[in-house]
Amino acid sequence: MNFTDEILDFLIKKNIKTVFSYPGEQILPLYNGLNESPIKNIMVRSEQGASHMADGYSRITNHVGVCLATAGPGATNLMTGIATAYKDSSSVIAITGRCKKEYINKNYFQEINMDFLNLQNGYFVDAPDIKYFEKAFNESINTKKPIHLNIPYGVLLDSNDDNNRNNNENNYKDEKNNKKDNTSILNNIDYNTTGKPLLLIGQGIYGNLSYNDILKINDILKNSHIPIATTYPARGVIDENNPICLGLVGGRGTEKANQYILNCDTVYCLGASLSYNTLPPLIRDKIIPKIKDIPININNLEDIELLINTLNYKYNNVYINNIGNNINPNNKLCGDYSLKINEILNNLPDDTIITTDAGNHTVFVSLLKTCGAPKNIISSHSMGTMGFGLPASIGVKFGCLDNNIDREVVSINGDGGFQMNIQELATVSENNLKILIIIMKNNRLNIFGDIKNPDFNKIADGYNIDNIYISDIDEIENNIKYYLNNNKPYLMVVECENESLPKKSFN
Ligand SMILES: Cc1ncc(C[n+]2csc(CCOP(=O)(O)OP(=O)(O)O)c2C)c(N)n1
Ligand SMILES: [Mg+2]
Repeated sequence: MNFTDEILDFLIKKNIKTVFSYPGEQILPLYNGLNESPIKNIMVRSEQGASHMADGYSRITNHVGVCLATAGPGATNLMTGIATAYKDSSSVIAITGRCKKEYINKNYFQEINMDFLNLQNGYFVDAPDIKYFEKAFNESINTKKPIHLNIPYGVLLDSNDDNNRNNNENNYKDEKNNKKDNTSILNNIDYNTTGKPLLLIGQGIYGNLSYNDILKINDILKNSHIPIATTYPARGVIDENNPICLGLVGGRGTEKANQYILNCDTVYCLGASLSYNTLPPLIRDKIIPKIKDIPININNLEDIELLINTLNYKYNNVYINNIGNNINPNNKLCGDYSLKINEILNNLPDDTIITTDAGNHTVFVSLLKTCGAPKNIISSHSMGTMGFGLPASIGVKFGCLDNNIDREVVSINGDGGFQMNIQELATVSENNLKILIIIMKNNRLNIFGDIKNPDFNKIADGYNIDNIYISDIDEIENNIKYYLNNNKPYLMVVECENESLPKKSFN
C-alpha cells in the first residue's frame, strides 16, 4: 500500500466525511486519491476559503474539520483561516504538500518554509508513517486548535512498509492521558459559599461532546441555582431567555451580566479562555482575582451534571432568585441598518445558525439576536477576520449535511468583507447548498471609509444563484419565506444606510 492510500483509510476511519481542498502539483496524489474515495472532496476557489470552511465545519460538529492545499501559495492562502481557527480554538487539520525531500531549502519551484502554519503545532511528515496523522488528530481534538501536516511529494508515493517508517518515537509519541477524575477536581476547589457566585461558561464546555449532547446541555444548566453568564462562542448553551442566564459578558455583553460579574464574589469559570473580548482591560483586573477555574474534563453530559449538582449543593442556602429576565440592551438601536438586521432575524427560525463576517453587522447581529440554541451565531471572535462569513457558512452547511443537523444556515455579511471571499459563491452554487446569503450594502467599511461595490446581483447571476435586491424593509419577510420554502441557495442584497455602533459597555 502506498502512503496516500493509508492516509485515505485513516481519514475514513476517523469518520472524516468532507475535506475542503484545492489541487496543486505537490499535493496531487492525495487530492486525486480523495476524489476516488468515499470522502467528499469539495474543491474551493481559494485556499483561504478551504481553511475557513474546515473551521466552520469543526465549530458546528465539534469534530475536526480538514483542509488541504499545495505547497507555497496554497499554504500561504490557507494561513488566514488557520489563524482564525487558532484564535477561536477550533479543531482543524491543515494538510499541505511539499516538493520532494531532496529539493527542500534549495529554492525549488514553490518551495518555502511552511512552518508559519504551525501556530499551535505542525509535523513535517518525513516518512510514510500514519502515526503523524494519529498524533495530529489527537492533538487537534484535545487542544481544539489547528494542527498542520506538511508532506513531501515523494512521501505520498512511498510504500508504507516497516522499513520506511520513522523509528524516532519521540517525533510522534502520544501524550499520556494523565487527566484527573472530575470528582477529585471538584473536591479540591475552595468554595467561597458566603458570597454571591457566578458561573461563567465558555466554549470549553463542549469538550468532547457530540453535537446531539451539546443540545442537551441546556437541560442540565437550567437546574443551576447559580446565575450563569457566557462568553460569546458559548452563547445559547443555555437559553438566553431563561432568567438564570444573564447573557454575554464583555464589551458587547449585557448590562446584567457585566454588572453581576463586577459585583459578585466568586466567578466559577468553566471552559473560558478569558480573552480580552470577555474581560476587557477596564474590568479585567477587578475580575481576575475572583476567578476560580474549574478544570474538569468534559467527555459526557454527566460531567456537567456533576458540576451543577456540586455547586447547587455548596450554595444550598443562598439560592438566588429574582434575577429577572435578561435580553440584550438593544433598545438604543433604531437606525436603518440595525432595523433591517432585526427584521431579518425576526423572520428566521430561532435555531438558525448565523455566520457573520467582521464589521458593524457583526455587532448588530450580536446585540439583536437572543440565542436559544448552541452555535446560534458563528463568528470570528478573536481574529475579526473579514471574509470569514461566506466560507464559514459553507463549512457549517456541510457539517449539518454530514451529521443530519436540521437547522437553517444563514450568512450575514457586510459589502466589504463579502468581497474578500466572494469566489466561494462558486462552491455554494456547484454543490447547490441551501444557504441564505445576505449582503448588507451600505457602501461603507464602517469607520474606515466608503467602498464602491460591484453589482452583486449580476455576480450572483454569473454564479447561477437566485438573488434579489432589497431596498425596503417590508420586502425582507417575503423573501426570507421564499428562501425557506425552497431548497437552493438564495442571495439577498439588502440596501441600508450607514449606522454607527452604540457605545461599548467597557472599553
Ligand atoms: C481581513 C481584514 N481586513 C481589515 C479588517 C479591518 N476592518 C474591520 S471591520 C472593517 C470594515 C467592514 O466593512 P463591511 O464588510 O462593509 O461591514 P459593515 O461594517 O458595513 O457591516 C474593516 C476594514 C479586518 N477586520 N479584517
Ligand atoms: Mg459595509
